[in-house]
Amino acid sequence: MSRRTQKPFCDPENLQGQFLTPTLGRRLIVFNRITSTNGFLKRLARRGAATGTLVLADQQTAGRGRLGRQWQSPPAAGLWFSMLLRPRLATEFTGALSLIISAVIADGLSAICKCSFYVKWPNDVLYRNLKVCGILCEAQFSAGTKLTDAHSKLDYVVAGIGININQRPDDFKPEWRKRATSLSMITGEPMDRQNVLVNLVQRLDAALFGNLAESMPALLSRWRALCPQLGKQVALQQPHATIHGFFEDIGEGGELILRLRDGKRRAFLAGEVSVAK
Ligand code: BT5
Repeated sequence: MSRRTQKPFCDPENLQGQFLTPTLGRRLIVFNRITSTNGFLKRLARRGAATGTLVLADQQTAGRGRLGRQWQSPPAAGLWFSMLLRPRLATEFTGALSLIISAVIADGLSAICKCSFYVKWPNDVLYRNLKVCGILCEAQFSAGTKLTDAHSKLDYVVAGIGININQRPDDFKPEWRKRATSLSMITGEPMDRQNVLVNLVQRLDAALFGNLAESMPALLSRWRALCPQLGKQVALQQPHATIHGFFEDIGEGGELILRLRDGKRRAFLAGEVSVAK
């Protein structure tokens, strides 16, 4: 069968009919294979696509994580999707989006799989210590180029979500095997990707597409409750240094707040956190 006539891996109309959401997924675009759903949706966003537009792929050939890292997205194994948000939100809160999305996904997966999922700063959903989902939020600001510009306004955010559903241990790259898992490895049975997506889309729509500025504090509190590293001594790995401190809180913009050994409180925007041994 040629690529042009190949049937989509799921029936978009049927899927959309199950969403029952006012905003998220009202426009749904499904691919069998694409480089990156985030890349595609950013192009649509620049041309004015509506908030709530959802792009889903069976496989990504160049799935991306943060800082240009690779996101393994094989066919028939996971949920790889991106959603477009145009929230009325002050620019300084943008960094909190990946945290609140991870909290919504963690709660959704806990309900679906009937076991406990956790969050890890800034963008992971974990089962025990294993990564099951990663989130990549890419924001575009208008009238200014950076988050810190005084007149900068948030134009849109493309939030990409990758969830491992039916991989087996051998499906992960050897170097990632000890740090990654899938829902079917956790539950011991194959999972229906469409059912998982419908459940999560419902939750994401309710959490993100109302008055986000108003619901943000409660969503951040939920994140705090789901983060086992909060309130512990941690090591924050940065490109050129490891910083040790007490993980005191997260800021309104999603920043990690550490109490350092000299008693000073400092906020960080990036790095890898682990509980100090
Ligand atoms: C992330 O980055 O965790 C964000 C992943 C976002 C993926 C979605 S899929 C839909 C949308 N379209 C895209 O192109 N991206 C988004 P980061 O925290 O940088 O983690 C990346 C690291 O996770 C890699 O360097 C690997 O170590 C590991 N990794 C890669 N693929 C994985 C997978 N499938 N499961 C678990 N870990 C993985």
